[in-house]
Amino acid sequence: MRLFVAIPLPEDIGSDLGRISAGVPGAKWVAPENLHITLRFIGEVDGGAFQDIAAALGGVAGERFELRLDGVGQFGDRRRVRTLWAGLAPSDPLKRLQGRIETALQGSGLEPERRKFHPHVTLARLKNAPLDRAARYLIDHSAYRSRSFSVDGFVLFQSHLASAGAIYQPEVEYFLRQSEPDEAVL
Ligand code: 3AM
Repeated sequence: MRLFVAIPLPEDIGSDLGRISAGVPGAKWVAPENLHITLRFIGEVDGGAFQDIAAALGGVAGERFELRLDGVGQFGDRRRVRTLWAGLAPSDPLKRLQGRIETALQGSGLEPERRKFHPHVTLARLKNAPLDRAARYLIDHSAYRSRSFSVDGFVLFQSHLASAGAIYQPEVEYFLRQSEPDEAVL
């Protein structure tokens, strides 16, 4: 099984992003219902490891928090844009959650993730897209902001690689605690 841990996006934000998922030749746009924030790519594991991973993630505790998508960006180099993404407003609760997930996964026996966490929502993967069109896309959508939304939990997904693109299947959903209401000031 090929696994990853992610936060799915609310439907309305997916739809909004679907409306700006166009205009770059050679771009393979992610379907709105598949848009997500990857917290940890796990990769290929067997059934036994899956059970250990699912159990370890069950021990990740934390409170719900608010997030907002903010701007667009790209992964690539000077010659090639590989990925277009929507960025996230800086969020310490998101970093803390990702850190707790990383710790839990290492506890279940996975090797540490060496790459730095760059939270993003992949919008498109590009093949031979003209650089100027990708650059234009980034300029045209630089002002994109989503509404603020509540992260109530995270999901362990299985990714099936198919010719029409990856299919993401939620395997286990994990919920965060409702945050404590602020104490009333009398
Ligand atoms: O959230 P995004 O779309 O950026 O690119 C894959 C996707 O990231 C990434 O894991 C997410 C769910 O598939 N991914 C796929 N293969 C990977 C690998 N070998 C990988 N990330 C790191 N190493």
